[in-house]
Amino acid sequence: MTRNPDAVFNVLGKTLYVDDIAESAGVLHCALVTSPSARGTYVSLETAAALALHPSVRIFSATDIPGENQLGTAVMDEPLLAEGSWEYRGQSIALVVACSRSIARKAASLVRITGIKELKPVLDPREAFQNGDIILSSRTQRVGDTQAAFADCAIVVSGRADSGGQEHMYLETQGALAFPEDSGGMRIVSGTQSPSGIQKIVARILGLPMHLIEVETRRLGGAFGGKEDQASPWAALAALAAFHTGKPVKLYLNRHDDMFMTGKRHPYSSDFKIGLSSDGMILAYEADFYQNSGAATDLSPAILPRTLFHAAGAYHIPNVRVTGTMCRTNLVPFTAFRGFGGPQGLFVIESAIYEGALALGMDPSVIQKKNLLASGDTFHYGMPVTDCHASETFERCAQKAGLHDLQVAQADFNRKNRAFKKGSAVFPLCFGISFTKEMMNQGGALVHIYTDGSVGVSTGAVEMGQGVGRKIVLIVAHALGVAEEKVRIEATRTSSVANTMPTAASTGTDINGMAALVACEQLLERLLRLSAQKLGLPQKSLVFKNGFLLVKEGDTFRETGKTFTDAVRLAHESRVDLSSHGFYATPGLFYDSVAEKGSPFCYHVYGCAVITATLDVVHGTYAFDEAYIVHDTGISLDRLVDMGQVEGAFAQGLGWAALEDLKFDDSGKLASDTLSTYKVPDNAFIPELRVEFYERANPLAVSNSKGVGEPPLMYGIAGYFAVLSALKAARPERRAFYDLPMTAEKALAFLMEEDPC
Ligand code: MTE
Ligand code: LUZ
Ligand code: MOS
Repeated sequence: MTRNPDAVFNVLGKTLYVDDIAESAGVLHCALVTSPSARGTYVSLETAAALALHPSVRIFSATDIPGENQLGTAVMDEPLLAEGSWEYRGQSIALVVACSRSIARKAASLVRITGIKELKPVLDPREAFQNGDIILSSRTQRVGDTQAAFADCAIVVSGRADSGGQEHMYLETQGALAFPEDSGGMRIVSGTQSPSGIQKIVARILGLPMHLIEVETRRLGGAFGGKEDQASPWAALAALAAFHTGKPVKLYLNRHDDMFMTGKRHPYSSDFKIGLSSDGMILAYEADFYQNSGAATDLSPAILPRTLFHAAGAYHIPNVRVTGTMCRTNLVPFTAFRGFGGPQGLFVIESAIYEGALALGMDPSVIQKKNLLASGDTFHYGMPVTDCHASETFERCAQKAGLHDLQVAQADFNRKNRAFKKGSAVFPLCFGISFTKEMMNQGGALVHIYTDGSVGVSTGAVEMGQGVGRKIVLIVAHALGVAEEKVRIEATRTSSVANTMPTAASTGTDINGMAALVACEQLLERLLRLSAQKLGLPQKSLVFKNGFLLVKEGDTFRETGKTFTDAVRLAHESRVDLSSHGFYATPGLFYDSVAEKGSPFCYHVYGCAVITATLDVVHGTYAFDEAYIVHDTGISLDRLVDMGQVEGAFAQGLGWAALEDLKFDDSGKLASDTLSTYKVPDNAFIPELRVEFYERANPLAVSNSKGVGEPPLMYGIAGYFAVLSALKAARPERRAFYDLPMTAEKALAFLMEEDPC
């Protein structure tokens, strides 16, 4: 297998990110004046001292916005710059620019906000719900009759499950460059997952038509959802300053500013009720999800339904009623994060199963296995379950981990040891692939063949380390029968491929790879038609392979003496277009959001993880020992890339489930706002990993592959329950608790008979 050249350049430090681009002469730098508390109103800004600092200082506030002061996408409730009030701490009040970053920062610190009136912030989603402060309205998905079913259950248990937020911690912080153009428009280089989204918002802010705004993204140093909607303020602010000064402007957040000013994964607080038969069949399940949406709508209305779609996990449950509500609080607007509400829903059903298992005196893995989805079932939202690999991946993972022997050995260990206890947990995965909003499942590509036979490919896909560029190279090289080295992926640019969707929902390759393939097929048709005419051979018998034009005779290939490049030159001589645009819209999707029924996903990804942990009963510390993962990749387009995605997503999921403690203090200030107070997983934290691909052709995606970006994150949830099981082995009489992440502090509180939550 050849290596991904992108990965090699990354390791060598040779790839260029927004901050690495050489600065143009006269570039201005930005700093922000931000809100000093979580909720308040103010009268005016006092800027004299800041302006006096240096002649290059300029200050812009809401009144300087020529277009609309609005960042909203689903709901128009998020100003770019505050207008007399603020709704969360870290909200942008004014933009300061100067000839250097340090002068801009100093000047920003001299701007005084006057006439401040502090208001009491609401931080808890349940409190916001009580106050009626919700976004749009609650949504409920249901099947069967839970009320009636509970009456027939051997046991019914209920409880509460909470999960915390998560900082994206992309290596490259958010930023943008804006260059005023002679057309009166603007060229923008943005660290975004959605160049077209930036184009639209900058046009709105500046009051200009979209064709005057060009947005370019070469690559991102990680995004994880954090740049799906929330790259826009930085690009818009840079554009605003460039608009007024006529100078190029650079805005780049440092790590601390990025941590406290940008949205994160939504914290959730949920109630569950589950009913089981005496032999462990799940008969009914209800859940109420209180999503902490933060101060503005952002992507919350797309994230909430993904929670509901994944509320029953990888299980078939005949009676389901799940309700979700977006609760508006005075915290930074929470946003997309790998899994997009799915993990939050999955944690609750796994908590309910754990609680049910305790009541029945069964191992949770027995209940999990008995209730797995199978082809022929129907999801609670009405979509038929097809090509289901839940049982196969569960069985294979259990076998790989030696689950039965492992459980026996752990029980034996726990009988013999008081200072240490072991625990393990299984997590079966089922994750739907497609944007839950049908409209978003579309993409385009523009393929150029140059006269020397090399190929340039533009699509709407943004490379953020996930290898979408690599995968599209492989798809195009294979389709055109040329070497990988002949294919180049261009920067993502709104003027090359227009009206694109964010690279998100794990669909980057599915959608953009397919659009590129469509463009290649159009080009192949033109090239082969001409060559067939010239050689006097049937067009259907001709193929390109390894850069040569071959004739197919049965199962063998005969040389024609011609190459791909010869065919390209012939086309050029014959005045045939060597460029083609391809378009792809995922077929078969529909959803009725009133009835809450339909087929919102193109297909599902399955898999299973087993994790083991050892707990130090005296200190409350623990270590994850081993993780076994069997993951449904379809036919992997690039095994190294996919392995990186599975391992990286798992590490990120385990961080969310066990370690990363996103904390706001009682005033709504982010307490975990540095890398010393917010701990992310390191190599020592990650257990010995044994990953296996379950490779079965998936005819519903390009080259029989499957989206891989987000689903393996959810395996990390098993880490929570592995530690919980070890804790229960140490204190069997204590009630289990469901308050993710499972930090060492909570483990110790549980062991010391204190309230861990
Ligand atoms: N991998 C890396 N290295 N960096 C990232 O930012 N983002 C994840 C995932 N894997 C991400 C990543 C998220 S949230 C998504 S939706 C997918 O990649 C997006 O890319 P894809 O659709 O091409 O898989
Ligand atoms: N983004 C989005 C997503 O806009 N819609 C989705 O369904 C989605 N799913 C996962 C990640 N990002
Ligand atoms: Mo990923 S959360 O879809 O960017």
